[in-house]
Amino acid sequence: MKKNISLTRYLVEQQRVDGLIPGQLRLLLEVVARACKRISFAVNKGELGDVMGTAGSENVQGEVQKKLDIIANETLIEANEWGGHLAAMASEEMEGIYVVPNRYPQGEYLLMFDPLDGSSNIDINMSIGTIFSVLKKPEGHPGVHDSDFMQPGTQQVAAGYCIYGPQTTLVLTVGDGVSMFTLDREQGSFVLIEENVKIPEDTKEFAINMSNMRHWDAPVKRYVDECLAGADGPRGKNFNMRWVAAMVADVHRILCRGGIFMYPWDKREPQKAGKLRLMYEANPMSWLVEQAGGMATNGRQRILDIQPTQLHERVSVVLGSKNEVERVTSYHLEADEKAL
Ligand code: AFP
Repeated sequence: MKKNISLTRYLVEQQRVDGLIPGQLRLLLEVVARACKRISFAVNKGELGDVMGTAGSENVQGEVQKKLDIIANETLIEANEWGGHLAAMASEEMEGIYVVPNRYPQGEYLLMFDPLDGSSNIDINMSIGTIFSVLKKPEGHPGVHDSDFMQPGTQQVAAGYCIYGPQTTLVLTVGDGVSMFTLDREQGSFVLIEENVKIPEDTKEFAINMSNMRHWDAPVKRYVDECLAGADGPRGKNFNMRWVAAMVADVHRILCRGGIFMYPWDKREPQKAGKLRLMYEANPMSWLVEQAGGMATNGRQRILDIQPTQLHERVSVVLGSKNEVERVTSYHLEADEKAL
């Protein structure tokens, strides 16, 4: 493996040697990484940098915005709007799409992001992250519209996240496996630490917010009950549980050592398909997980095949080690069949 090379060199090699990514996409990914580096420095300053606490505003989903949510959002927009790689952006923190102003050159890509995932962890010095997904703008019409973003996850041309934890690590796929790069603060660059990341097919670790148990659907309850029964139950083995309350951190653990992550539909807000957002949370994470040999469904269907109809669409999420995700999905399909 080409360990210790910088993200810049890795991307240049992906472009030049392997012909995997076009030059414009390489430059776009470099800019996203640079923005993540800036966000990482802001996160690191914490109380010393006037970045903690709430901003006194709400985002489009009615969630209270933290100062860092807004800082991260602005950092990503400012870094990306002038480079000529993008046509438009969409973010968890903005109601509509952000079209690149016409004083800048227009590019051919669309960038979607959750600028700061896991906001409730900010003030307690726990891991948080940025999630991003890149699509190509459909050709054949001038300008950019919401409908240009309505592409299933299978159409992503790059996806990743940056976790701000004990280390800042950027995890990326362009459809050729998953690579991880840790920020070397002395050099100021992301350095390759892992290539061809693989998620084990089996696991003894599950991640779900157990406080919602009474609101779950029967197939989810069945699966978790069986895990909790441990060696004495039908699974015949003991399970461990983890919940960081930041999808980035939970998915990062799964990419590092396997596991299953679930944020399923539940009865608290039955009209919503789930809590997590399809376009800039579930799709990029699902592609990373699939690229690492794992699986991602909404309990019934592959997430990457879902045709979005709204920018801030929500989705039920089950992802991680293949055999466990298959099991949870089969429990849903069995229940559906019985209900017919
Ligand atoms: P925020 O970034 O809006 O705080 O939400 C993070 C998140 O969407 C996801 O990263 C976590 O898995 C999930 O929320 C945790 O939610 P609960 O607090 O409901 O467990």
